[in-house]
Amino acid sequence: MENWLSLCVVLLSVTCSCKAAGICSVPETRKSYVTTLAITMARSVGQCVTPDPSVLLALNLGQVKDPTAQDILINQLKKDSVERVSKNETFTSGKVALYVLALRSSCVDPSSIYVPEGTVDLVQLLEEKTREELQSFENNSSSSNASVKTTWYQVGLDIIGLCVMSKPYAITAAHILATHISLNIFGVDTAAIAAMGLVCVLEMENIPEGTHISVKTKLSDLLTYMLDQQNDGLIGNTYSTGLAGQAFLAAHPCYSLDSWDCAATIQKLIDLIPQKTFALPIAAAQLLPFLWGHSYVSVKQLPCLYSDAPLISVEFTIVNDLVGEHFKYSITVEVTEGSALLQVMEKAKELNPKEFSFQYKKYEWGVYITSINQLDGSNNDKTYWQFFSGINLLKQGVSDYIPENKEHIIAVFSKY
Ligand code: B12
Repeated sequence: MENWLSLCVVLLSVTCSCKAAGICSVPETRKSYVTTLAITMARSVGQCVTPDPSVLLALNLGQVKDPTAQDILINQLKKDSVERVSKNETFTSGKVALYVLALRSSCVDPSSIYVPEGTVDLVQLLEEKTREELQSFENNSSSSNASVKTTWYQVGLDIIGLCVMSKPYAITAAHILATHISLNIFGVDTAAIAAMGLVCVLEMENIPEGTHISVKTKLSDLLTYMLDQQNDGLIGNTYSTGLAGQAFLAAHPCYSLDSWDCAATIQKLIDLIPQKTFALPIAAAQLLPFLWGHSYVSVKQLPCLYSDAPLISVEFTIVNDLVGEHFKYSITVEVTEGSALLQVMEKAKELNPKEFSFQYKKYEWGVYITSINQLDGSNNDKTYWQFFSGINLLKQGVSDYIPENKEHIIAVFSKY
């Protein structure tokens, strides 16, 4: 195994890409089973159904596209995440990680989720929650029953999420997981998720030498453990096999190819599909990425415009020469190219909430600004906030108007 490990590290540093394809794949004659499973899973999506991020993730990693289901899920997950945060509802670290992965795989930037009800930075939230998980462990690490806040399974998901979003804290978390997760506390599901997290981190830059060694060693242990759990094509049980398959694809070539009968695993899983073994959407969602030759780590390679989009700077000025105490404030903010004016205003509010806080209402035409800097428009007084780009009146509302680099947006408290 040590030789394979050395080879793996060399290849990881040379290729730096996801190596999912090419080990074994579903035979052409049996692909229809996979497609049917994916279609059935996509049909589980609906406006009144609780959204499952794993389903969106699977659809984005797969070859069966269902734009309607994908759109419904994106909107549900965005709304749900803002709601959970604003209402302080349960949102465990692993769940946040799955939301991050699902939204990132849809090319929605999880660090800037916006819905009319509010905004949330899911990547920052994920980092905070991962820190909580590990602090909880480290505070009791001397005790025999030291544990993370939830489970190592969720910490594994956290590492994948942070790593896919290129957050350096993924490296620290991987180091802690690698040095503390013990062979007797993980099942195959946990080992698979943890292994994917470690593979992802090994491809990151600036990993300290000590971390590199501990992560490589633990990855090797996890792979050996999973390889030992093979039985009649399955790895662990029916429901852990898809995750284990994903981990083996992600970790290829960190183990000897002879040690895993990939074709037997695929054959066994395909045989189980017509028996409705994976009828639950979550069961299908954990399996399908593997059958399509991908893993959760592949999300990092999915191309998205936003991740390459450059930052632009926009000047934003608010002016009241009309009522009460007059004021004029300006701020310059940076947002990614293609952001709506509303995101510029959100950024201004974040940087200077005292002067740039604002409120709005949602209509069919998008967002209508009702107040800025505590100054409300009034139907009785016929006042409102009027928006200009330089001297030109905007023809769109703030949620639709896309400012350009160096543009100067002015909101003037006016009469109509
Ligand atoms: C951690 C875990 C547990 C923990 C959950 C507690 C905790 N604080 O985390 C414990 C050990 C308690 C547990 C128990 C069981 N589990 Co379990 N569990 C998992 C595991 C490894 C990770 C789940 C997770 O954290 N997901 C990520 C988080 C972010 O998502 P979540 O939605 O918040 O996850 C919650 C639910 O998954 C729930 N949960 C966990 N297990 C089960 C099982 C069932 C049937 C249900 C409805 C919910 C549920 O607890 C999670 C944490 O809150 C999964 C593996 C997998 N492949 O998904 C198996 C898994 C979901 N569990 C499974 C099973 C079978 C069980 C048990 C029925 C085992 C048993 N014979 O008693 C029991 C549940 C009994 C009951 N009381 O109803 C199977 C489900 C297979 C299936 N087709 O239904 C899985 C897939 C493992 C496997 N490969 O067989 N589990």
